[in-house]
Amino acid sequence: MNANLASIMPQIIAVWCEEEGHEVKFVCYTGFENIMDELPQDIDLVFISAFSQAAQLSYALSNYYQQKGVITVLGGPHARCYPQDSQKYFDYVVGFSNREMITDLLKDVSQHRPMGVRLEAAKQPDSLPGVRERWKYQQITLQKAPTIKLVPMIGSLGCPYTCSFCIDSTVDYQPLGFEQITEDLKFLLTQFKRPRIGWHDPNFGIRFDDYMEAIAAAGSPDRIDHIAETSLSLLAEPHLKRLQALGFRAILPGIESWYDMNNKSKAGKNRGADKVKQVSEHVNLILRYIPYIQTNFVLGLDSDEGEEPWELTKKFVDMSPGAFPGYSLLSAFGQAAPLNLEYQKVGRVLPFPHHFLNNHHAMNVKPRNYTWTQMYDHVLDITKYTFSYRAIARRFMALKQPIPKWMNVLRAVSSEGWGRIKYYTKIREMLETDIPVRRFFEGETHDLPQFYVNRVKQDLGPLWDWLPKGALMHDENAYLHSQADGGGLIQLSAAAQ
Ligand code: B12
Ligand code: SF4
Repeated sequence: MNANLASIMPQIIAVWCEEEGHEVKFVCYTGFENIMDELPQDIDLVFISAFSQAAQLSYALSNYYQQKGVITVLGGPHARCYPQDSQKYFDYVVGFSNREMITDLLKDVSQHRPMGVRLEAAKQPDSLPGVRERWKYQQITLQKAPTIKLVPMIGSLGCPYTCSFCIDSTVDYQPLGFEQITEDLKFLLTQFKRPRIGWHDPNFGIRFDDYMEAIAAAGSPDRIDHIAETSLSLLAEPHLKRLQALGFRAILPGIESWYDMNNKSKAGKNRGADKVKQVSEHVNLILRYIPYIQTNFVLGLDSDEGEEPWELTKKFVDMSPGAFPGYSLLSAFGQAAPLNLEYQKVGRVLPFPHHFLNNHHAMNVKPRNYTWTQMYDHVLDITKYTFSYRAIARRFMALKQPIPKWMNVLRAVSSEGWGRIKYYTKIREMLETDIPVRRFFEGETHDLPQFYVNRVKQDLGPLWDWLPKGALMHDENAYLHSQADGGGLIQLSAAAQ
């Protein structure tokens, strides 16, 4: 699936550079290729887009290119969340961006070392090139997706909700233009017998009727499949009927917690067991219209305390056997959300290397109401419960269509289900037996335990040797410290936005 999870923005940067008259070489690294064979040579400037889990890889790549005299630019989630750390390894670090900013950058590129320059537009762009314009680069990406090919599309940025842990909690909602959606879908119908669209909107369908009309206007609803992340509050029965009619095959709502963030689940004042009952009934209703649902939860939120939240989640697994629960360990992605500042102020953020920050391989916020051993006992228990033979069988029986049925089985027995049980078991064991690990988790030392060093080394392969000195670790409180010095941010003037 990896190529199907690739971002839209690198393709857009490629389009903008080409429109400015540059020759572009585009690579999408999905984790399986020999990256050294893929790297373009003879280039003047490289844009790298990375999530935090690819930060160390991106730092090594930047070093590799800088040694060859190439100017390097970082963009994407890592640049947005950890700009101060990224500045140490790149000539430019880009936050919110737009066509004008990239054009200006291309006109005046120069080396900025040892400290890169930070560029940030005042807000998200008003529009972005559509699928037709970025098709050349989309195709390069999809060549790496052997069977199922998902085309990413986006119709909006930001979100009207304010979930405290989320990067979008402070970004205003804005649609990007509904005519373009219709045009893009029409275009895709000329390229595929059955286009499959993965919507990248942070919260799909806020302007529900406009969206549905834009999709319907492309015609052929029986020929297009859609997958989207959305919230339960948008999934009342009349909406489900429309989604079904327009080919929505999978929906990923965030439930997050049984005690908090009720507005996006339309849970009103319901909390605890009442919320489980309500959400579970809603999820079962959704499954009558949409063949696949993944329900997302955040584990270890401050609102969780004692056994109850975990038992409630188990109850949910029993009451909604057809749903695939997606669990994320509470993570503070640098300056993604204002809440992270609060964690940093009270010293609750741990300096796990970015490489492990993918919601599973490390939890970098000390839980408020659990010790680490209690936390991992619960995480292990809920993961085992969710991916037990019984739960897998019940999930299989609860769904009707073969692809969703088998997809759930595959996900459960792969690195996602059973793989995590193995990983969490190892962490739990080390918490008991490995003193350096325990001390690191308790925040008593910044010395990274060997287990984690070895893992990064193995994952980076030949690029480990290119990882700059000191780039494995970072200042976990950089966001807090940047409040005092402004963080070296250059905000573009209104004219350049
Ligand atoms: C859609 C989405 C997904 C999709 C698509 C992923 C993808 N590759 O884009 C799916 C569902 C697959 C996904 C998966 C994951 N996601 Co996600 N996802 C998002 C979401 C909701 C929107 C991202 C988006 O496309 N926005 C639209 C673009 C236009 O806006 P933007 O990203 O803000 O980009 C602006 C700037 O950053 C800049 N920019 C962006 N890229 C680039 C690149 C260059 C070169 C330049 C110069 C500029 C630039 O320009 C843009 C315009 O201003 C964000 C939350 C959010 N709103 O950012 C989380 C988010 C990016 N995801 C996150 C995470 C953790 C994950 C997972 C690790 C979760 C998991 N365990 O599975 C995986 C990793 C997937 C992967 N490919 O590595 C975190 C990332 C935090 C971090 N620092 O790494 C975020 C921020 C959510 C959060 N927790 O707050 N995700
Ligand atoms: S509803 Fe989703 S996208 Fe919106 S703020 Fe909450 S977590 Fe973020």
